[in-house]
Amino acid sequence: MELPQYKQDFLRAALDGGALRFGSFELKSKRTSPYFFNAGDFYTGALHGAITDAYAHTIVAKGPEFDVIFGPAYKGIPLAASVVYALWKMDRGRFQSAAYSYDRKEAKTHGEGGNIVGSPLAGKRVLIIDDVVSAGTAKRLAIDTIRAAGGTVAGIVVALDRQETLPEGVDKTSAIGQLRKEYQIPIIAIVKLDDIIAGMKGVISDNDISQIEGYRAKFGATD
Ligand code: OMP
Repeated sequence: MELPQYKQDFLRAALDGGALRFGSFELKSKRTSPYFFNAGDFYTGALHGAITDAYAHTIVAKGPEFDVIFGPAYKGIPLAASVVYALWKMDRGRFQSAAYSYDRKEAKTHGEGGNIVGSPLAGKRVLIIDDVVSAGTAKRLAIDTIRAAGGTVAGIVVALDRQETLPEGVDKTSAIGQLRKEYQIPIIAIVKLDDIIAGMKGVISDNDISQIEGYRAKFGATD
């Protein structure tokens, strides 16, 4: 099946910009992966624009209703700001009052105080934006932060769902699947591993594709 244009554009930008790489990489989980995606590599205007547009399209196409986009420090901060702006440009009526906020890594004790910067979260439906879900640790922290500030978590949007089992998992559930079940929230991704395989056929070498397929056969999750 042909991938939607925004997914193709995103994969092309990630590949050309060096954010999506093929080879051998050690993950946080200690697994050796034949591919790696680094959202921190989208640092030129063109690349940041490409990832911002891809998040915005994903939110419009599949996202839950929300009031605030929350970008956990540090990688989520520029994403939250640029995505809320892109959404407003795409549909000024629908996103007229959409806002963004982020947390500080260390709480401030003077000035305005607190650890949330930007839109207040109390009584708001909050959409978390982040890069990759691996074990899901960073997302749990963000959920706790939002709830402590009086907000409701509307969902999570990430760039990549690696669709792999938890390292300590006893079944074939993914970190994303686990979070969905536990918190009963939608979690959406611009692309998932299946999209990378579909989109990269004929673009990267057959050997790289078969390495990734082998990795998926070994560590792939069922949800
Ligand atoms: P969790 O917060 O535990 O889900 O971890 C997400 C982290 O996985 C990211 O912040 C990266 O350090 C790492 N990561 C990637 O960024 N890209 C990948 O393709 C794979 C990983 C990873 O280590 O699994």
